[in-house]
Amino acid sequence: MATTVENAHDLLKKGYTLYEQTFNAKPQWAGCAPGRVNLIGEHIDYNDGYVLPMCLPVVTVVIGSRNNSNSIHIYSDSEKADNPRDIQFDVPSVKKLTPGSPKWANYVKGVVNIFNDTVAKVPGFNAVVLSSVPMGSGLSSSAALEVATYTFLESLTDEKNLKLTDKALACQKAETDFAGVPCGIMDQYVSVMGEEGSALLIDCKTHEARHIPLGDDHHYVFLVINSNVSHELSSSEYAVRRTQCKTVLDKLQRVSFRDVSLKSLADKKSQKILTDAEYKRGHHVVTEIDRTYKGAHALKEGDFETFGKLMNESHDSLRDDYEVSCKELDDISHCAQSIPGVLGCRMTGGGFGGCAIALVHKDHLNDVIAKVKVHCVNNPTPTFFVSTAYQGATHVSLAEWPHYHY
Ligand code: GAF
Repeated sequence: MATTVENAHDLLKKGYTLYEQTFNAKPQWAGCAPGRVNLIGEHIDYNDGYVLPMCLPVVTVVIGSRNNSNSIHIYSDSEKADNPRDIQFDVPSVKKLTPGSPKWANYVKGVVNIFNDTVAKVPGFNAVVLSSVPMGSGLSSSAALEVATYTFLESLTDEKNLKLTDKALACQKAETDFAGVPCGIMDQYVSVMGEEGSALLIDCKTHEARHIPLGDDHHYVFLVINSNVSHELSSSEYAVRRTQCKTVLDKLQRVSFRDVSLKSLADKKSQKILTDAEYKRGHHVVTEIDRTYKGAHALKEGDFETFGKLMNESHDSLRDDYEVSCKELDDISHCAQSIPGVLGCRMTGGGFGGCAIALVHKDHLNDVIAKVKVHCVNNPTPTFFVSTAYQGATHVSLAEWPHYHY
């Protein structure tokens, strides 16, 4: 059976009590932000492409109140967070924040820092952090933490009418500056702007985003298959891929991959100046941009068959051209693609572990799960959950707890 996940309400309840126990007071606000799964459009958000993620019903919550001091005190409930899980530091107006250890706190500090620089002076506060987003699974637990922190700070400072794009870009900058990951805009965009029942088509060149309703044909569902292989290699290899793509553009004397056609990539002059690896990286980017655009159109039209085929092609391209898959994700995708009722399956996220996503007819769900488990018996046991498109970040007022409101 597919597993169920702890929902936002359960986490808020747990967090409220944890806050009371930790700080001997009542929390006033919560910022709540979801993880995401990308349906198609991988490794092209930093290449001016299109991406099509949706929010998942797994969330991170930051719950707290002002503490009338110049100190920020945060406790992380996550067992996977590195130690110490309890940290204190001065507000940025007293002492400049810098990244350091523990690593989990860099996501929070990065957001506090940029919020203080660009929106409003951050006051002292106490907070607890809880999450149901699996860490290291490519479902964007880091963006969820950044966006939940930013959302919490908006409530704390009463600055809730900020532009959503600015919010997403600030969280992306926090990740780059404080966690050292040169990520694209996809994860923070969808965690901020996602809508229930829709995927988000993001044009990463213009930064425009459009909701793509997933329709009411409930015969097909997206199944997230977690390989349970931690995607640790991903940050170093991620930076390598970014550099290779930049080299391709420089060598072809183009500013954007949107100006590169398959024909120009394959012509004699390009073949002479590009290495094999560079050609393959460029080939993935150009073809994935095309697949994502077509995929969004197919989903909008309810054409699941076409979407499934594009998912399969995307996996092949990530495996062969971009070389960011791994044996376990290939096993899962290959096996799932061969099972009746599965229209498509691909790795999702940064790669080198983490999750795959399959488009499955709901009558075949249990069969698919059973067969993938049997086929992947030599790998870490995969886990499964059916993903529905959840809403993006929300402010929660806890003043009238337990009758809180969004
Ligand atoms: C990670 C990054 F954070 C995203 O920006 C994106 O590039 C993704 O890998 C790959 O599509 O999640």
